[in-house]
Amino acid sequence: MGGNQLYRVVAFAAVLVTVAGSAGAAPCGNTGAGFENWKRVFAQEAQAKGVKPQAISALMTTTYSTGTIRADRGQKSFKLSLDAFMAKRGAAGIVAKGRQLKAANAALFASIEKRYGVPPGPLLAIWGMETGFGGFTGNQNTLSAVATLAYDCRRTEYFTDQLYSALTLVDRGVLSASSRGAMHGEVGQTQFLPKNILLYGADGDGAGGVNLNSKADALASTANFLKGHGWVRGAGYQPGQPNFTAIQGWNAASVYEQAIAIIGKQIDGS
Ligand SMILES: [Ca+2]
Repeated sequence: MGGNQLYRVVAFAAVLVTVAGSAGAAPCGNTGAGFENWKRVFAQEAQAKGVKPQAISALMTTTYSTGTIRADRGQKSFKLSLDAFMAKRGAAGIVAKGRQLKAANAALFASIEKRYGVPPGPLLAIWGMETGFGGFTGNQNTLSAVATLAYDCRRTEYFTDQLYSALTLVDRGVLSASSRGAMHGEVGQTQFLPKNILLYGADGDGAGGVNLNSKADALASTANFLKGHGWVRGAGYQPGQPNFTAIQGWNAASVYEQAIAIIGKQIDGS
């Protein structure tokens, strides 16, 4: 190997070290032992990237969530068959309650369909499947959940992105250190992850701002999400039809996607 080549190899290695260093200086871990150290390093990185003091303070209040990790390791229901999944999620009950809520909120659903082109059925299906129509939005501290998963080695990159979104939402007053939701940091009546709140959060109740615990905001945001994933006004949403791909953007599990399409159609009655 000539001296010049050797120099290039060394220089290339130095670049790799630099890139790895800047992308992942805060070391991940699979137990809570390293979390406080990770938090300090991550906070420095976040500060350097322009995250403001209020959000940094909120980050520093987070604690390692063993409940979140347990939930993350134990996701099993998506391995069920479609029929078993539908039964487990109480699909028939979601259809019945969904039809009632469609009638009771006709003006809201009409305004959402006018604005985003999404009919009530899939929105009610998602609302029912995610939280039983707002009945259980979760009691896990949101920032702790997202910080735990950003620190955890399994999906560090994905949840680091979510954590930066969550911190931006704290800066904007949409989330706070006391926000609560589901085990992976999903928030509100249709369980939006922080990045989706940033991208698709919508003011459906006209009160200004985005509050995913508000029924109208959550449903408008969900319609906006589907529109952002290619929803075509007036087109079908069953498997093979144009809007099924937008539903696929909501959840990666095939049984879940099919359940939304089936339940939605039964609610819409079309
Ligand atoms: Ca609002």
